[in-house]
Amino acid sequence: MLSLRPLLVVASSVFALVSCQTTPPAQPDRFADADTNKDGLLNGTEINNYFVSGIFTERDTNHDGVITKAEWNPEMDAAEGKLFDARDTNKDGKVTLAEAEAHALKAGTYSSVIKEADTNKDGSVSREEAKAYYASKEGPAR
Ligand SMILES: [Ca+2]
Ligand SMILES: [Ca+2]
Ligand SMILES: [Ca+2]
Repeated sequence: MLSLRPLLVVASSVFALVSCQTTPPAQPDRFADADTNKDGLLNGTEINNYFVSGIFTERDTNHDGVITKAEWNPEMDAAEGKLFDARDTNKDGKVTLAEAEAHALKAGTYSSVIKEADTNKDGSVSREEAKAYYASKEGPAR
């Protein structure tokens, strides 16, 4: 086990060299990802689905495309169970991405984000509006 240590040191300095020589990877274009119909604007559904799919992917720990009660919350209580059941519209014990998106859209979970970001109130969020919205938030610019 002791002999592993020098190896790790070598590995990390090689990595440091490599990362110095390569240009940093381009920032992922989150706006383009969210703009699923590619019209250059984010409508309410696109924003809703973007946020929901991010959370969905995080919760779907085994990446099978559905969230079970165990994935939703390992310590499921009655209140959490109700939240889960509200999303599981076909009552098969699993929440699909489509079910989660439809629920958030109906519940208006992200409508305040959309309202806040849509500064010219035309019902959709332009790239400039999205930039300004994120710039107004704490944390690294994204
Ligand atoms: Ca769009
Ligand atoms: Ca899953
Ligand atoms: Ca379901």
